[in-house]
Amino acid sequence: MGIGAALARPDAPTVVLAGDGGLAVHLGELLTVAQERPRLTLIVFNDGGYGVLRNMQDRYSERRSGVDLVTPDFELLARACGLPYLRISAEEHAAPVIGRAVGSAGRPSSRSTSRRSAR
Ligand SMILES: Cc1ncc(C[n+]2csc(CCOP(=O)(O)OP(=O)(O)O)c2C)c(N)n1
Repeated sequence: MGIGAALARPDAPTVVLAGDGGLAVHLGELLTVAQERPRLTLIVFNDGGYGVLRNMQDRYSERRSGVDLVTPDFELLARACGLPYLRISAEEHAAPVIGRAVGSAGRPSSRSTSRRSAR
């Protein structure tokens, strides 16, 4: 949905919030971002699995099942897709990092530019 919004309004920055679990089951959309380069910033909340379901299981179940998941190194994943990457590792970094990301979103990376021109 965020990709469509960004492509429909290229003059306005678009920010998408996703969990690491949700992103994992929609990896193809990350590749669409890499291909179409919309003016879009993707913020991934990485809690190592399905946090909503984990919380419910912790509350109502005796044990956890299928909610603590392997997550990729998102910096490597972004690099593999030719996408820029920034990390927020402390609360006070959130505003400057998001500001930087939103300000630069959508500009073609040198890698994707050279790949396009090589075709
Ligand atoms: C297409 C689809 N599949 C499965 C679900 C069930 N589901 C609801 S919440 C959730 C976990 C989401 O995990 P994550 O995106 O990491 O967000 P978090 O809960 O950790 O914030 C899942 C799988 C869903 N809502 N939609």
